[in-house]
Amino acid sequence: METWTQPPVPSVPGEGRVLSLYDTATADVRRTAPDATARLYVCGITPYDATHLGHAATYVAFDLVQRVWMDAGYRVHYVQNVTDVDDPLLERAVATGQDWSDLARAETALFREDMTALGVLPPREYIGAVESIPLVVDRIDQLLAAGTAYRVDDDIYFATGNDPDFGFVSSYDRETMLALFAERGGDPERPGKRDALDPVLWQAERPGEPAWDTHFGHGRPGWHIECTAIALHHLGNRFDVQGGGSDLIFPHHEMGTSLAHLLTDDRPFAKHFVHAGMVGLGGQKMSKSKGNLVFVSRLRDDGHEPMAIRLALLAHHYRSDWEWTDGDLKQAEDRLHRWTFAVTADRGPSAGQVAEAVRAALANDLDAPAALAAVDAWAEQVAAGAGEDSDAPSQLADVTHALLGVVLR
Ligand code: 5CA
Ligand code: ZN
Repeated sequence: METWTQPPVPSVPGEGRVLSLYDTATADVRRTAPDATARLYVCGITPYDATHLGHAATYVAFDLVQRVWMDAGYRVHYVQNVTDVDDPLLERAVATGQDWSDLARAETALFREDMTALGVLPPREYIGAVESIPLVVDRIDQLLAAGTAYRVDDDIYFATGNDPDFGFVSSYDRETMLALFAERGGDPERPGKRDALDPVLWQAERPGEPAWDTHFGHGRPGWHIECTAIALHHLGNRFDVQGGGSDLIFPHHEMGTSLAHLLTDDRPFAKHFVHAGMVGLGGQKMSKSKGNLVFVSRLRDDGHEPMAIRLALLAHHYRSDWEWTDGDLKQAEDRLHRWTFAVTADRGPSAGQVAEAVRAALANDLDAPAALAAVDAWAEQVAAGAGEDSDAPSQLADVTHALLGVVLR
């Protein structure tokens, strides 16, 4: 699948920092330690509706991961998937009378536009579930041969009981797992499963749904195995960061990791499991299924600056859950104006310390609010007429561009 266009990223004088991130699996903040090429996998959208601010917040958070690594001199191999066949997409296509693949194509195209507008750097590889079916089929074969997958009627399930370390990512207790599994697409009640938590790997064809021919039957892949197969193929095991929103901790990243550990007899699947908090609206998580959404494309159509939207997202720490209000955008627009005024001034206090403060904040588990505060303080000094450095304004513009993805003009 086509990714989106890589925009230029200026370099910032001085030294980049080592990025530390909170790891859900170990429940602590630790330094990342990539090889020359850092490897990042972030779970992509299920393209049945437009990008909402919750998605955007998550992708902006992982965009900072890529930017901090680049600033520290690493190349970044970033892979993102698109779940372009799955229950919610097929249900939406039936409800609206569209062809499911047309719906997926159109929403994926809109997502690329939204990401481009928000200055989110593209993944090197942008991979669809449909185009990955051969990878998934090979992995299911491997699991069947190992006795780690089994049939229930014509469907195939993953035997979670075969993994002694099941719970590696979330450490949730069984009751919590059961509740989240039922809530997030699982089928704990299905008769014939070995364990209520076992997720489907391959679903036999249902009337009116797309299906692919394989030697184990006509059907389509389940969700979790998709990301495992794509990540293992494109990044291998023990890659640096597996990312997504906190709603993916269980079951998605738990199942995907368990599958990877059994498939490769190696661990960990990822060195850090990193999760962004949930953005809510009206007291509930913003979600396509609940319909309480603010779309990035809608805000853009209404004439809001994409860089103001980005600043509104950066004003919240990526790990916190927060509620979107119109005030978020208003404050971000004010900040964008103050910053734009400051970087177009003819002089200001020198940029070096601000660059270091922004670097230190982001390297510390992506503390974007602290980074914004450092730029705010500099912009205030410019507004007060302080500083004589005539290079500082354009240098500051490079700092916000390279490290925060905020392009000021
Ligand atoms: N296709 C799967 C991942 S393989 C999926 O979860 N798609 S999604 O479209 O539902 O979500 C895309 C990304 O946005 C995921 O990382 C998800 O965790 C994140 N996300 C969804 N809703 C929110 C929200 N309200 N706030 C923050 N992030 C969210
Ligand atoms: Zn995923």
